[in-house]
Amino acid sequence: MYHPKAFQIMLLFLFLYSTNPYVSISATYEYLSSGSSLSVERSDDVIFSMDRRFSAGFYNVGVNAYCFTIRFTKPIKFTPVWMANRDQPVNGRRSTLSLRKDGNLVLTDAGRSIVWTTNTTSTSPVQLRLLNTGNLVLQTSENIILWQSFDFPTDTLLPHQPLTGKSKLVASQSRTNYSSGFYSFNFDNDNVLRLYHSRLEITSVYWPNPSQASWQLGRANYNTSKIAMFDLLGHFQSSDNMDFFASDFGIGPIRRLTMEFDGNLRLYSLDERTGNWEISWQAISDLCTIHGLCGPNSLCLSPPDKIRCSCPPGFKLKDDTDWSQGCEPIFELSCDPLESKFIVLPDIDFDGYDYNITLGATLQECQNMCLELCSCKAFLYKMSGRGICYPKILLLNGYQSSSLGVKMRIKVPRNMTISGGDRLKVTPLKCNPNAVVPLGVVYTQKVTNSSLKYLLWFVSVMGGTQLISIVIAWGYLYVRNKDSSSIEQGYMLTITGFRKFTYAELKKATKNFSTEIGRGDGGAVYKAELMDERVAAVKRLEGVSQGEAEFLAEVSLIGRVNHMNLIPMWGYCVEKHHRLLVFEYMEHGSLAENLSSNALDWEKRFEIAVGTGKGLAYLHEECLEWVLHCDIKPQNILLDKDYQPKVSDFGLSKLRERRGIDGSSFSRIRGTRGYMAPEWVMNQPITSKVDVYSYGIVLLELVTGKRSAGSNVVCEGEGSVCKNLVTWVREMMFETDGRRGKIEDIMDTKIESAYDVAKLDLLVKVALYCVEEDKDARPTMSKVVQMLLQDESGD
Ligand SMILES: *[C@@H]1O[C@H](CO)[C@@H](O)[C@H](O)[C@H]1NC(C)=O
Ligand SMILES: *[C@@H]1O[C@H](CO)[C@@H](O)[C@H](O)[C@H]1NC(C)=O
Ligand SMILES: *[C@@H]1O[C@H](CO)[C@@H](O)[C@H](O)[C@H]1NC(C)=O
Ligand SMILES: *[C@@H]1O[C@H](CO)[C@@H](O)[C@H](O)[C@H]1NC(C)=O
Ligand SMILES: *[C@@H]1O[C@H](CO)[C@@H](O)[C@H](O)[C@H]1NC(C)=O
Ligand SMILES: *[C@@H]1O[C@H](CO)[C@@H](O)[C@H](O)[C@H]1NC(C)=O
Ligand SMILES: *[C@@H]1O[C@H](CO)[C@@H](O)[C@H](O)[C@H]1NC(C)=O
Ligand SMILES: CC(=O)N[C@H]1CO[C@H](CO)[C@@H](O)[C@@H]1O
Repeated sequence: MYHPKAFQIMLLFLFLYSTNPYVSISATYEYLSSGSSLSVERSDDVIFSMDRRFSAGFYNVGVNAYCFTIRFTKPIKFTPVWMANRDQPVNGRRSTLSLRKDGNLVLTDAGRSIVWTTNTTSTSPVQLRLLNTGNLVLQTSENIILWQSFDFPTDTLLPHQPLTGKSKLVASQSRTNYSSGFYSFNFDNDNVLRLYHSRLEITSVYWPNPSQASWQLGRANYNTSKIAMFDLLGHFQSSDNMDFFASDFGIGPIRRLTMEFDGNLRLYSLDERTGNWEISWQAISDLCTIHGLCGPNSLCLSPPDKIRCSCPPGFKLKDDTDWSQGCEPIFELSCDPLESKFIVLPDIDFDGYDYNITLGATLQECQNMCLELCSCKAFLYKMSGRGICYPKILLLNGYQSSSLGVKMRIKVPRNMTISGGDRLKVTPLKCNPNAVVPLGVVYTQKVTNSSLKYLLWFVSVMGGTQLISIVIAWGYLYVRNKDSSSIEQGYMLTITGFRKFTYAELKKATKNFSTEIGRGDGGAVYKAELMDERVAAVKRLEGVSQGEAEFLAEVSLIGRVNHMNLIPMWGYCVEKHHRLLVFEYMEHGSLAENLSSNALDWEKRFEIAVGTGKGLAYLHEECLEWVLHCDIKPQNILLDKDYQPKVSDFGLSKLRERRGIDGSSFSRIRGTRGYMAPEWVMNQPITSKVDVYSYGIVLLELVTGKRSAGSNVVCEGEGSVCKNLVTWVREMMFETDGRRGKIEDIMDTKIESAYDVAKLDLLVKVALYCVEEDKDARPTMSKVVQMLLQDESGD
């Protein structure tokens, strides 16, 4: 049987085998076969790759803690490539990795609990092999790959190992603790590869430069294939146009790309003579731009090669062995404005977490604002233009840079005396192997082979022309930006993200809630123009009475959801009885409004169907928190300026449910008549399939142009019986004599434009599949998307 992946790997294997000088043919060719196992207690229970470069076995990661690990065999320093159970090490006694007769690979802790499994089954015998590529594969006797470690990277990518939309590299906790840490490298929802820091419920992007649009950075967000890898020569390429070469480009050294515990992504080459790993590329050179290295309330100071963290005057290190814990104040602030003063720190900024942004304030006004606001910890005042005031409620991502030209003013008690002036002192770190201590920069620059030299020359010429075009593009942008005098805007851009708004602010932005643009059962929606001139939609929730903390917990969940077919939430407001949500404004309103005009040709309708499906599939399956929508209907599908659909109102059912319980008028039924799945009425369990049903109805509306709001919507001829939309379409498409109906009979007659019969046919087929009475017969949303897209890749 032909299996493309196996074939590729075989080719690669042949390639490695024939070109690599380090391959030594060994007779001890080993693998694990059905019914056998490796034990943690026998140190020689190790599977080797044929060339012995990689080995897989149990490795000690702590006191009586072992992980099943693929590692490089050779370097003296333990270099793991992959771990099965990095977050759940097993005991040193009686733990095993067993390949069961049914084809399942199972890691058992101390002979008791299963900590990890591949969840595979096979009726024919299977083998576990470690390929020369470093890929651990579970394959059947027919060479079908059931499972492979390459599909589930931990923190390292090997040559030809793809990083896809489904995988990500997650750094380990520290140099010595291999469990999942705080930094990751993966494709974002907009198809761009980024580096993230997540800790304490806060996730932020720090690379590539988050204050610039992806196109400005040469990254493409239109290519949805989401695939990246580097080759044996050390050339990395990604579908978002991220592209780099190792500094020692060429065949030869063993390489790995690792997301490291210090937040940098590095490509390493092995120096075979010394056994050391040399850095041959790294993502970030200005290490202070990495978020979270210096923890809260601290400042990152950046001499050329390594970072130092410092506490501002009046603060001390929380843990003097670990900078990432940050600093804590040695004083207590009083809320009384008369009890506080400010100390000035030049060339310092803390990124983000502004309470609000006030344009046209004087320094004195800005200072008073921070004094009167109890939660204000510091403020930044910029003189540019009319004067801008940024009161900070959290001091995170602090850094020093002489190019900033700004002064940060930190609030301290009035009677506090600062010794030693305003100079920043670097607190030396006590030794702790677990602490995040960033690595220095080492670049190898070896060109030993003349044919390689030629290659390198060629590459640098190519790189040079690219560089020139970047410089030209940058110059162009710079000139364009100059005349719109937007150093301020540059700063504003970095303040994007979720934040709290005050009621007064939203009242002003909506011009006293004067422009209503929609109304759902959650409340009315108003158009607003925010301070930074972004146009927003503000939803005023009715009857939600949770306290701030509870409300914030639910709302920030919605705020974290980030997908191009889901409406982005920019912030919220909770004040007294007011509960408001702030979303991006959608130019073309809702699908419901646009369905009746003939602006939506068949192509747009199909795109809307696919996009909506993708958004829902993400909600159901990709989000960490499982969110049901429960109220899919054309009113809740909004269209942006390019008619791309964005699903709105998701997650709100949770807020409303809370209200129901509090108000003791809890009604189980949610949703809108005409779109509700039969389970609601029949008192069956509510699963994600209720959304699939409603989605199916929306598809039928897209095709027929008829509304499903009431129950009986289609009345044919005079005096004939009226039917609901689903029954009518079913009957039209499958007429009783067995002859299949034609799409033309149900199609929206308002549209005269050309259409693709096959696509429309597919849409109807999928729609009818989604509105099956039996919820188990309906497909999942990801299956729906797959079905709709199958057609595209087929032609
Ligand atoms: C690694 O860090 C995690 C989280 O801090 C901790 O739970 C775990 O015990 C550590 N593992 C080892 C082997 O020290
Ligand atoms: C196997 O299934 C379990 C439970 O369904 C899941 O938690 C685990 O991640 C799966 N393992 C793999 C390797 O897919
Ligand atoms: C998207 O990226 C893949 C992989 O890099 C490439 O093969 C494909 O041609 C790209 N598609 C477009 C439309 O650029
Ligand atoms: C920011 O908040 C302060 C304190 O609540 C308030 O006085 C000020 O008017 C707000 N600025 C804006 C632009 O809403
Ligand atoms: C500053 O004042 C606070 C209360 O007003 C007092 O508790 C504290 O001891 C004073 N600190 C100094 C250094 O005088
Ligand atoms: C350079 O590489 C080429 C092909 O890879 C090889 O034929 C040649 O012998 C090498 N030269 C040296 C000096 O190693
Ligand atoms: C805003 O609207 C409310 C109620 O509609 C009204 O009482 C109030 O006077 C209005 N405020 C302004 C500033 O127009
Ligand atoms: C093309 C078209 O008809 N678009 C309309 C969609 O609905 C919004 C809101 O009603 C209108 O503003 C658009 O003109």
